[in-house]
Amino acid sequence: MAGTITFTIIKPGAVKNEHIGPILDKISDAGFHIAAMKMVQLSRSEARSFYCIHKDKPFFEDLVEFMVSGPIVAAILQKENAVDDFRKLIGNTDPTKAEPGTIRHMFAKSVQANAVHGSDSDENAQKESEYFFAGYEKFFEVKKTSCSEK
Ligand code: DAT
Ligand code: MG
Repeated sequence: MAGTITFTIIKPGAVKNEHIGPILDKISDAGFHIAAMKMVQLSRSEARSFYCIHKDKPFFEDLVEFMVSGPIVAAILQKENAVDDFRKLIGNTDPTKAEPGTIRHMFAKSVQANAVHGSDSDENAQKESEYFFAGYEKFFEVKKTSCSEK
């Protein structure tokens, strides 16, 4: 199934501003199937580990504080070419550089409060999906588990 899923987060600012519905509409209209979804409050240590690739960046601590400032919506999205197509749909990290019609152009308030996360590679889409969802919460493949299997 490589290449057919990406992972997204609707970030706290967008959740607080009642943008969950409009953002999910954009995602569905763009042809993505929602294969798993939940609303959760991240702990600081979870936010730090999710963004650990940025741990040495000057914005890291502020980013962690923002990500724990309220609940988020985490989702696995399914579509051919999911990672690249979703990055196109969300637009540039900096909303002032995002193309009109992209999710970040429409809903982001700043580089930090930029409405959504999107995986940057197939490998990270898998890792991020595994980080947030247990097997029984995912609906994009036939479950392999049964009583007799590990
Ligand atoms: P993206 O979310 O587009 O993949 P990224 O991986 O470079 O961008 O950064 C992760 C998040 O960190 C980004 O969504 C918002 C925050 N961020 C990135 N650059 C920043 C900056 N210069 N100032 C403040 N926050 C920043
Ligand atoms: Mg990134």
